[in-house]
Amino acid sequence: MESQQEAIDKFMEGVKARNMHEPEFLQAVQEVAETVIPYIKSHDIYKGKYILTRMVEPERVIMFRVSWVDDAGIIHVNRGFRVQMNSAIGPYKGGLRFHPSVNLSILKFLAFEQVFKNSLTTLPMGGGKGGSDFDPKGKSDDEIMRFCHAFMSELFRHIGHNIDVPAGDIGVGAREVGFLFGMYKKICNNFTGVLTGKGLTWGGSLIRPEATGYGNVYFAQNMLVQKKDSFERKTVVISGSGNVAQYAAEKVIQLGGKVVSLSDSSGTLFDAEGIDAEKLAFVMQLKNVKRARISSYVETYPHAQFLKGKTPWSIPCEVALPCATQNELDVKAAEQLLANGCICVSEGANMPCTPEAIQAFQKAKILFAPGKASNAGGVATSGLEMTQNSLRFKWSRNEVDAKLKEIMEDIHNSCARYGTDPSGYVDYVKGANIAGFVKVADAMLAQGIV
Ligand code: NDP
Ligand code: 2IT
Repeated sequence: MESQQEAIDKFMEGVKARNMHEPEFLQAVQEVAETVIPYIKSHDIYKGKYILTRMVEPERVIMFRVSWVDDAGIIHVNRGFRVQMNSAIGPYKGGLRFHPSVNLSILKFLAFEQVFKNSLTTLPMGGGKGGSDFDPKGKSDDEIMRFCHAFMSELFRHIGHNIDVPAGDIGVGAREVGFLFGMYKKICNNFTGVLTGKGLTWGGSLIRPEATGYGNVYFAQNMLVQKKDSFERKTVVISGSGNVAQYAAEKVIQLGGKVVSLSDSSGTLFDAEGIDAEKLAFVMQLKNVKRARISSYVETYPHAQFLKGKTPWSIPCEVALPCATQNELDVKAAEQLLANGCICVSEGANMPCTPEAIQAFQKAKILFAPGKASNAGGVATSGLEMTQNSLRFKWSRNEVDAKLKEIMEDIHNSCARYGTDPSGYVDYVKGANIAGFVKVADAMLAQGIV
């Protein structure tokens, strides 16, 4: 009889043969295979159904040309994508990323993660992801508008409120969602909830901007509570300084923690005195209105340091929240965090920790939350935005926040249900993968071979 490891290796051989130039996608699949294949092998209903083999093949991949003209009249050509990964439990749902690194491997890993994440939210959403290798840095508002319009002039034919509902991700925030929505509405002559993260006056949900960062902190709080602990007086390092990082910082501060870092791709801001609510308001103005770099913080707060080219992981802390991008925290960084006494790592970004870093955290038995569970608050609140659009209704800030908290607690408990080992240690990676898998797999079984 084939051992579990042999089954995992054989499965991965097949996935590698078909996707050999997609390292990020293979990384995301490997993690799921390691935890889900043993579960499949011990549950007869999934045997011989090739569920995971079907799940790693996107239902549809759309790749298209995006031509646009810059302010100087020069023509540019970018590549646009939408990966429609799995629609077993609802319309495709997931963000759009605009970043020069975007390629099929990155979008397939993100779409694959999204399938499990959306399943964990308990809301009826399938998984998808899209974007472009367009670089928004240094572009004028007009250039961003022309790009977004050009992008949507092709994407519109593949999406719809019951088909596929995109949202933001790296490089796509409220401004971009506005331009994308404007072009969709014009071409389709249809005012509908086809995107989430919309402005509050035209269908957006309260708390959606805050949801990913807040949700990540709520998840970490749920983990800390298991250890009879809390955020109070904890020193917290955060990477990134975009949407997720900013609102993670806001919630940590509200819960009594001390945030000592933020970062971007140029380096790390270290403020040993703590980034308090007033300094965070300054950061939000700097990043979201002036669209400046995080390094300019030290011009206003000269006691802080900018560590050029560095990540935040060497700064002593008790809690680390990686909120920038994939593979930003490697095993060396993990060992440094552990040596400095870190007890909790909760991923705000998608796959920010390398597999070796995760192994180091789990070996040390500290609290570790994988992004597909801990950053699910963003897409969950997108799901709540879709519900409000369908109902033509608007929930209050407190109502949405209460639902977000409840969803994060439910996700935490699902992970604990499937991930607790006999010693009581919770492997949140295993728990998230199995809990996310079961709902999608059962729907696929019920719907037959399609
Ligand atoms: P933003 O574009 O708002 O911010 C991204 C931040 O990450 C910026 O500070 C950016 O710095 C930094 N960053 C991006 N690429 C790199 C890199 N290669 N190296 C170092 N820093 C980098 O994006 P979000 O905050 O929305 O997204 C952050 C992460 O959270 C992503 O992994 C995303 O997939 C994930 N996520 C987002 C959700 C959302 O609702 N927005 C939901 C769930 C997950 P710089 O300006 O220098 O590029
Ligand atoms: O990675 C993610 O979950 C997101 N970027 C948010 C997706 C969404 O549809 O709100």
